[in-house]
Amino acid sequence: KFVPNKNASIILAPFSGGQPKNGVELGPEYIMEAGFKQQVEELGWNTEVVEPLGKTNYNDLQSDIKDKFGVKNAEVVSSVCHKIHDAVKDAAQDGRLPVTIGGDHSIGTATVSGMLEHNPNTCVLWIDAHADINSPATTDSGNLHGCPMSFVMGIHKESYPPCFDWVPQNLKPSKIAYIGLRDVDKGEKQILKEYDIAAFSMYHVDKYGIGKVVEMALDKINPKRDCPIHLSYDVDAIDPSFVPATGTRVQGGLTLREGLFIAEDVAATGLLSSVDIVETNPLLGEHENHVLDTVSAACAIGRCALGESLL
Ligand code: 6HN
Ligand code: MN
Ligand code: MN
Ligand code: MN
Repeated sequence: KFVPNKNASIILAPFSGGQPKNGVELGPEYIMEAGFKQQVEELGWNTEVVEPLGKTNYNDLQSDIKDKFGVKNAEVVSSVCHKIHDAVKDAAQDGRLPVTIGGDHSIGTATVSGMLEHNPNTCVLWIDAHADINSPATTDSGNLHGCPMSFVMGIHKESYPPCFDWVPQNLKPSKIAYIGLRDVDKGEKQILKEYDIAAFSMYHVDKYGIGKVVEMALDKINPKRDCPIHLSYDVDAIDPSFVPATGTRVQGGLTLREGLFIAEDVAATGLLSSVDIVETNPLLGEHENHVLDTVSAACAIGRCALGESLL
């Protein structure tokens, strides 16, 4: 008889306050409705669903006004992140692999810091069209989904609203690599240079091929292949022709296969310790197929990371 021997916590993060577009808070609901939990169980995982935000709606509180620090909704983003941080850390301490479903990418602040507290050797693979490494000092938009990477590294920490004081800033710049970049702000480029962060853009994917790029990224942040990997996957890394229902589309992205290969290759290392799947916005599809394609891709990313393609 089939006995699941691996444990995962599917952590729902229906939150949109890190950016201004309605609908991204519906990502978890659509992904779960598509059968994600059963799909993961069929791969041999024991799953539990965790809802750290409970029934409270944190998405009516949005304002599109920047505070004196130059960012929007700081208080609500911080408190939502703190709850998700605790849930991620609790799951990991409990021997369960956290699979966090967003919601916007501001929750990267929560998941990365939670995993770093659980195991300080954790390295981060950030799959995204964007670097999400603005600080309050560099952001133009003021949208906090563009800032999680600076918060977890303490970059420009003097510019942070005090409500983020709880966030441990212990990710080392040598432990994070990007794949899929193609829309990076000027201030972000400066930070990537200054901190010598491993950043593989679509240029590198075309030049070397995705297989080599994943290998190069892991060589940078995990040269001995002995550190746990946190995979933070923004679905907008994949080209909008495959993944249209997302808030900050950028043409010229990963093919669906390249996108899934990244998750498969991380699974193949046996080092995956947690995964985020974020920025699915079912309200941004122009028709039903856009939503179906995006939600299916989000589910597939999760399944691939959890070993679907390993024979
Ligand atoms: N994401 N760099 C832009 C900003 O507003 O700071 C875009 C951020 C996009 C964030 O896709 O998770
Ligand atoms: Mn803590
Ligand atoms: Mn993005
Ligand atoms: Mn992102």
